Amino acid sequence: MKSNKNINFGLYLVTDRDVLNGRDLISSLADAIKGGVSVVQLREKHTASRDFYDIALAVRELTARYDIPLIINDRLDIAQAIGADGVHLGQSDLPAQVAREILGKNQLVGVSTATVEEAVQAESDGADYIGVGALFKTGTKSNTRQVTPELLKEIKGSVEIPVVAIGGINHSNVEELDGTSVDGIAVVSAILGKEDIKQAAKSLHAKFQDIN
Ligand code: TZP
Ligand code: MG
Repeated sequence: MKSNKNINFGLYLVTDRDVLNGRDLISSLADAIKGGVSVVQLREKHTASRDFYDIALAVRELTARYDIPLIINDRLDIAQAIGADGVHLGQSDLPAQVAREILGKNQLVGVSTATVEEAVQAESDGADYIGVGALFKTGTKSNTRQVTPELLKEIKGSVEIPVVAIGGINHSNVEELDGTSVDGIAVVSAILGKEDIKQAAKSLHAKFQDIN
C-alpha cells in the first residue's frame, strides 16, 4: 500500500469491463500502466461481492508490481479486504467522513462532485481528492451531471485537494481543459475502449501533459 502523500493523479484510469468487450482485464491494465496510467480505480457495478473481491485481489497484485495506487469504487469493505490504497465514493455512497473514520489517515478517500458546494463539502469531510464531471458526453455512465470547463475551473479554485476531471474525456477534447489547472484526467473508454490500449494511454498522457 502506498502512502497517500504525493499521489500522481495525472492519468487516472477507471475500469469498466463492458468497455473491454471480452478482453482480459489484467493484461489490459498492464498495457494501460505501461502507457502512462498513474492511478487505477476498480469500478465493478454489477459484480457479486466474491467475484469483486477476487478481481480486486488480482488487480492489486498487478498495481503493486508497478507501484501504482489502486482505488476501489464504492466498496470500502473490499478496499480494506485487499489492502487497496483507497476508496472512491459518489454522492449517494457512504459519507466521506465515515469512510475517513474507518480508513484512518493513510488511505485515500475520493469523492465524486459536480458543484462548488459538493467539492467544498468533500474537502471538509476529509477527502484526499475529488472527481469532477461529467465534462463531456459519455456513454459509460448514465445519469451524469454536466460540468463545463468554466465550472471545473471554479471548482478547482474552491478547494486545495487535487481535482481530477472525468466524463467523456478523449484525445480530441482534452485540450478544452486547458486553463482549468486540474491535477488529472480520469478516463474509461478513451483508453480501455481502444484497440491499442498502451498507445491510447501514451498519447492521452502526452496531450494532458501539454496543457498541464
Ligand atoms: N463518472 C462520471 S462520468 C464517468 C464516471 C465513472 C464515466 C467516464 O467514462 P468515459 O468512458 O471516460 O466517458
Ligand atoms: Mg459510487
